Amino acid sequence: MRFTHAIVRPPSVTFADGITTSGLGPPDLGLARAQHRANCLALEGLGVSPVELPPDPAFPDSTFVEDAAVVTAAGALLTRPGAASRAGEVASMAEALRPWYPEPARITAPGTLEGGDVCEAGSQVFIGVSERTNAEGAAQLAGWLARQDLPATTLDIRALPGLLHLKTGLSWIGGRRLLAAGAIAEHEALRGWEVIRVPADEAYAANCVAVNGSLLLPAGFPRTRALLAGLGLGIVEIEMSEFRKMDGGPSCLSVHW
Ligand code: CIR
Repeated sequence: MRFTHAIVRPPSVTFADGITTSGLGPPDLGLARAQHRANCLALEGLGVSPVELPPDPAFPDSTFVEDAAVVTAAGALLTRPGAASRAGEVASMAEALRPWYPEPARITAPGTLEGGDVCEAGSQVFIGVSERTNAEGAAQLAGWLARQDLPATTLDIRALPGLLHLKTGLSWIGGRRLLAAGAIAEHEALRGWEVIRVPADEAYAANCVAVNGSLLLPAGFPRTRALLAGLGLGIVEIEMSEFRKMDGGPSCLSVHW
């Protein structure tokens, strides 16, 4: 699928009040905004036109737009975030998507789902059951995808250390290849896929975004970069230090289609 559109939202003045377990200290808002801008320019350079929503101080984590919606070749679905402080992010995402997707599907209670737990890998979709996405939410998404002839595989990642979301440790990098960190690389659901393992001390780089033939990869992970370059993949590095402090990776910063 060639991406042309994206929804993004720069971090607001309350960005540092968001949820984090990183222990990396508070983010610098000015630097975060500069990094966000650079990510938008990188998307534009790859042929995607980002629509920028206004920063929303009512929702400190709302810059991580990916968690509020899932867009596939067959349509859009609004999520129901498992983090209570993020539930209100969905209404403005529905508004933002309306020009293209006036009647999106929705995850309904008691299901919860965050977009970070949805890893599209070509025509296959992996869904993570995590602390944010419950089995009911995963089943609702899988049912919606099945109605569009998109097969889905659900992985329970709750016992795997260090994973906020499935995509914290797993990314599709094109074709039949996945990039993975830690124990998830060995998961039986990935059998039949070529799994490229990121070095243990570069686990953060397992979250990257395949966009129109290139990979948006966090800067500062030279061995992962070399592994991917060795596969002949085009790489665009983006500075993510301030988003990492708030547990976010490159994929979190856009909903694209
Ligand atoms: C949160 O904990 O919800 C945010 N601070 C980070 C969300 C990152 N989103 C993602 O990985 N899709």
